[in-house]
Amino acid sequence: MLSSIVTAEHVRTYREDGAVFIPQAISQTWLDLIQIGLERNMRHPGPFGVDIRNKGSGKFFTDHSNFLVNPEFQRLLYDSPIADILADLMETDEVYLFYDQIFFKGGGSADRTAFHQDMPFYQMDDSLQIAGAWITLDPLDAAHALEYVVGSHLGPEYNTFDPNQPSKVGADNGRPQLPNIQKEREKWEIRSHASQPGDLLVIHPKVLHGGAPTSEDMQRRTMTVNVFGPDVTFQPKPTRINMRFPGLAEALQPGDPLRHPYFPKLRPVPDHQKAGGVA
Ligand SMILES: O=C(O)CCC(=O)C(=O)O
Repeated sequence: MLSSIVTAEHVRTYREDGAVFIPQAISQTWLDLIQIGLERNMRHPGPFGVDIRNKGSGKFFTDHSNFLVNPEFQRLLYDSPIADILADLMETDEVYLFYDQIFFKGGGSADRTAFHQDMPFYQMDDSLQIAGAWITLDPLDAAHALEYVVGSHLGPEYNTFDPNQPSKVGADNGRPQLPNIQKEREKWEIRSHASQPGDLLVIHPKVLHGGAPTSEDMQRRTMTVNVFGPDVTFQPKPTRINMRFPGLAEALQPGDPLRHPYFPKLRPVPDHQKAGGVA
C-alpha cells in the first residue's frame, strides 16, 4: 500500500524511465529546512566539500555526507515525506540513507556537469531499491535544470567521469566508455523539467544525467537525498570519486546486505527520532 502522495503511475514511470517528476511533493517548511541546512553546510563544509574547477565566472560548490553533523538534514529526513516518497517508489518499507549532497551554482555563470551515471561509484550492486531525490530551492526553466536520458538505467553501467572537471567525460575504470551525450544529443531521449521549489525529481543512479549550465543572472541551489532499500548488497568498486567509506570493505564482504553505521535507517523512523516526544 502506498503511504505517500506517490501513485501507481509514478511507480511504473520510475521503473520504466528510471526517473519520475513529482510536482509540489514537499511543502515550504521542508524547503526552509533545506535552505538553512544548505547554508550551514556551505559555511562549514565537511571533508568532501569542494569548489569544482569551473570556466564560468561563478562558483560551483558541492559537498556530501553531512547528515550526522547537520541538524536540519536530520529533521528533514526523519520528519518530511521525502523518505516515504522514496520508499514508495522503491516499493519497500525500509529506507537507508546512502548520502545527502548539496550543489551550489551561482555568483556568476557555472559550467555544465557532463552526463554521467552515479552507479559506477556507488559501492553496491544494481537494484531498483536505490533512488535519489533532486530538490531545487530556486525556480528553474527546463534548460537550467537536471537533464537525464530516459530509460538509461536499463542499459550498461559505463565508466566514471572526472568530477573535478565536470564538463569532461571518461575516466577509464574498465567499464564501457561513457558516451559523450552532449556531442550527439539528438541520438538520446533527453528529458528535463521546468522545476519549482517543492517539486521532486527522483532518479535512479544508473540513469545518465547531467546538470545544465547556469547563466550569470541566476543561481541553482539543490540538494539530493540518496537512499537504498533492504535488498541492496555491498559491492566494492574502483572509484576516483571521493565518495569513500573507510573501513567498509573490511566490515562487509561483496554480496553482503549493505548495513553499516555509515547508512542510518530513515524508515521505519527509529523510535528515538519519532516526532511527538516520549510516549
Ligand atoms: O547540479 C549539477 O550540475 C550536477 C548534479 C548531479 O550530477 C547530481 O545531482 O547527481
